[in-house]
Amino acid sequence: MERTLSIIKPDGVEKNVIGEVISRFEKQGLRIAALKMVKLTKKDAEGFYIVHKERPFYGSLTDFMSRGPVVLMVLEGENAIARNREIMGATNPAQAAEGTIRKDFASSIEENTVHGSDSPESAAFEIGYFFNAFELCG
Ligand code: IDP
Ligand code: MG
Repeated sequence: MERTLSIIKPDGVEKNVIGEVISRFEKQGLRIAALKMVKLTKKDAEGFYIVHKERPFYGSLTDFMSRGPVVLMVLEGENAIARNREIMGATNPAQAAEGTIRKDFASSIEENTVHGSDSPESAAFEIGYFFNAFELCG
């Protein structure tokens, strides 16, 4: 059993596909262990994406991530980290496989609808960044 952090980014909330995105995770066997909808501050987004602070898109990415509400979730299941990444599709929607969330909903490489942790280490950091022990069910 593994846990991973998932975010429905501001573009996904704006596109009104929260239910559709969650449904894809559930239909593909991932369970929701925690969930909340919040609006991040610029500082919250900067801290979350600290690993990307030297990248040219850091300022724009953290503006985007703090412009409207996001849905934060902990997904749970066998190989949840890798399976979530498969369900999401490639970072750039132009390269995302058919049937993935990013292929179907993302607008651009930046506004790509969902986030998913990329390793056990980042999952541990990212889950702890947003959730405390009382909010993690099961
Ligand atoms: P990932 O979300 O697929 O793991 P990362 O490389 O970790 O992709 O990048 C984090 C986020 O930064 C992406 O999901 C996307 O929103 C944004 N991003 C990545 N590459 C670019 C880029 O070249 N231009 C603008 N935004 C980008
Ligand atoms: Mg990443």
